[in-house]
Amino acid sequence: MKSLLILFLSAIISCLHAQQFSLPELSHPYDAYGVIDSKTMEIHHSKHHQGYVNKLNKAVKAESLEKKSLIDLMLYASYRSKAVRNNSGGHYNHTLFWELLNPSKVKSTDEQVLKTIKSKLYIEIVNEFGSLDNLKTTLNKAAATRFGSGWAWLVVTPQKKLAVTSSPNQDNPIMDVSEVRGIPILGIDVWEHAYYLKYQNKRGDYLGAIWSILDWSVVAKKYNMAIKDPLLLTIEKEHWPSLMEFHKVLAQTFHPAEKNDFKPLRTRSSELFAKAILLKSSVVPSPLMSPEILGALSRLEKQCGALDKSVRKNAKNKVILKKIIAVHDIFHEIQGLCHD
Ligand code: MN3
Repeated sequence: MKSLLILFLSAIISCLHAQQFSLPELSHPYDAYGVIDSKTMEIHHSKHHQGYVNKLNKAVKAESLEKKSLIDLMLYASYRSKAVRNNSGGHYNHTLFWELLNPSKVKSTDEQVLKTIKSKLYIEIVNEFGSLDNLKTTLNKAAATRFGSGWAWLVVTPQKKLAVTSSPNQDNPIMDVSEVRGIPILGIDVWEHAYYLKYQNKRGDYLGAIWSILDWSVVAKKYNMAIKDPLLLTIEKEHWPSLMEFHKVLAQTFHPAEKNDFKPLRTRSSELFAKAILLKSSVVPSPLMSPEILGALSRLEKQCGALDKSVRKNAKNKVILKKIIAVHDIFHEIQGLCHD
């Protein structure tokens, strides 16, 4: 009886924990944003952002990912469905964007705002970009040259440096698909839906105007939080492109072989071996560096070599299955060391 009650209670608790993302409210009414017209703000927030939230909730439910946090959904974007990748990014990116826009921000210059805030951000901006104006120019350039729809970003990298980058669609630098990784502290939406009604196709005019409502005191707060965020360490550990490339080929050869389809493995064993060699000579993310990792990488390369040799000798399916299972085990050992 007691255990039934516990079961019942834990069922209720897990229901309460079920993920349900929701649309954040804006800090100002739609018509208060000045350089962005009321109708654009309204459609952008109540239609576009709401759409990302609705589709994200639907996708997360359909794929039984309710227990994952928004960060977790984005971190492993390359393993997620298109729906989860696009809509988790869509929700996160817009939530950040709204926070940055403040039409009633202090009317002194952005420099003055940053200098009066007790944040290292201004010093870092000058160190990295020379001046705040240079940073704005760099960001505008990243935004203007982003082909099609996407975002321009100022991020804190795992090395706690500032970097400017851009990403397509609703991707962002938290995602493992991003070339430059880090925590975004400033994002500019360069989808046409962000500016079309007032600026039509003139992205440059919109980019010139947006700074008048962009609140640097919020960016400074985001910076102070980001440099202390354990997410930076996670991103650094996870940012190992050669491991991802190896994993891709492994997944495409191992899983069919498990289901008795040996063709992908027989045609791609040398490619898998090549990826293992590249992986072994790649730069191991510094927080992961250990004799265990290096040992496992050597064994992985050796095992892939043995597998490739068997395939070239036209060995029986049973033999090569055994060898790829050993490769798969070593790969998971490495992944396990990554997540410790
Ligand atoms: Mn948008």
